Amino acid sequence: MAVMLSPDAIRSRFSAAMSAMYREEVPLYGDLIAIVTRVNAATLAADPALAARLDADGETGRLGQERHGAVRVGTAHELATLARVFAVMGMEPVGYYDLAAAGIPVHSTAFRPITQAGLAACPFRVFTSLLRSELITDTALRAQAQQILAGRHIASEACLALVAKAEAEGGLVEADADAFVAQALDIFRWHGDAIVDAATYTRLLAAHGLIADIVSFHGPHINHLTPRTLDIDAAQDAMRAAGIAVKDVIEGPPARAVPILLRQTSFHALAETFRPVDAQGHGGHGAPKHTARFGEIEQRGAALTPKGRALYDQCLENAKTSGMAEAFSAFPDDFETMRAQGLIYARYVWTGVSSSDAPVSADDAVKRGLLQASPITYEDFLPVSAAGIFRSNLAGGPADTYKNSSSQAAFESALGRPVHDPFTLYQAIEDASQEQAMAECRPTLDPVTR
Ligand code: OOG
Ligand code: NI
Repeated sequence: MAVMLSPDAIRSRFSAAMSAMYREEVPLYGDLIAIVTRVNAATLAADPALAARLDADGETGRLGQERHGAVRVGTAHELATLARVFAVMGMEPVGYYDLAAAGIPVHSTAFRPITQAGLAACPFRVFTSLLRSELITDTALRAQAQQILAGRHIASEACLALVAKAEAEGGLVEADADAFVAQALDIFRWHGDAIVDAATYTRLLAAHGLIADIVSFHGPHINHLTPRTLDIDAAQDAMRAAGIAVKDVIEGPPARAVPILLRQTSFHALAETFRPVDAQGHGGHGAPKHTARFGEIEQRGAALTPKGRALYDQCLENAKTSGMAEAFSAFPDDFETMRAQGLIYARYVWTGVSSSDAPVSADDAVKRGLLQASPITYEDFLPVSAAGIFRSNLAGGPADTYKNSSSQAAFESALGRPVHDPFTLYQAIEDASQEQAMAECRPTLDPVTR
């Protein structure tokens, strides 16, 4: 019987194929990968403790292939289709992000692997946003946008057939998996041919740059692909030195001894020529340009508990008046304090030392040197940072803020399923590691007393 390829393996192949495609479409992305690879090697060489920790946590292997992408869809049906496509690759929707409060007419989730093993195999994630067309205030334009979106098909028949086969048979054999990767990749390809005329494009752009980007083309072209750096300050300096038009500020928390959550920065979107349906000839002088696709780098730190996240949000709020460094001085910056105060999730491993009296708790075991705790990497996104990234890469349109409140329930009904709560997933990883490490460090007891 033919063997199925694992979802992890399909995701790895897809992630590599996406990276190769984006490198061709946006050559600057290749430069970014080169910079990040160089900075990561230098950081690991200069910090053997970090290198050892990443090794112990199984992160060294994934680092070189680690990246996230971002796409935007126009309708509930398109979102539900992507959910089915990503499910074939072991990617599930995690978290709900409301961008409307920041003036971006979308709400979002992140498709990613959710288990420790899946993340270690390939942590590829895709930030996926759904247009909230009800936020287009011009009702005639809204109706036109909805009509355009209703007529497009983002996935080919062949792609949908392979998705249905994977759903029915519980996976894909290798030849089907390769065909699926090629078909799925096509969904995210850039098409210089628009599906609207020049006047419609201009009206959509005036409503919001994001609306023009979502509605005017054949499908949800990948708009950036972000490698993970171990030192974003050094990588940003290197980007500047290479003459890349990088954003002024790094989004997220300031630089710290124990990095938390996510720090990100991007280079501005390229202006790419495209062809409206009523265009005469191809490209050339005076052809309209679309700005949507850009490059981004990120540094990932520790996942925070709800208590840690509340403190982070408070610090970010305070930073508006007091400045970053001062606001974040309220956030402890050594791992043991953060763990003791319950601000951070921890992964536990047995140190190899055992003791004749069993530890009463994980804390006790850590104090006695039986277990070692380390941070669990944050695998998700930050709404404030995402809004900053969106904003820095959009052309045209007013900087509205939308009063219309967001709704996770509406998003989930479009998606066709609930999103996972990220905190629950981190807690499960902590609990599993703790249970295993505690079992390992307990001395083998006499079977009678056991
Ligand atoms: C997504 C922006 C959000 C991030 O890294 O926070 C994002 C988009 O521009 O479509 O990718
Ligand atoms: Ni991003």
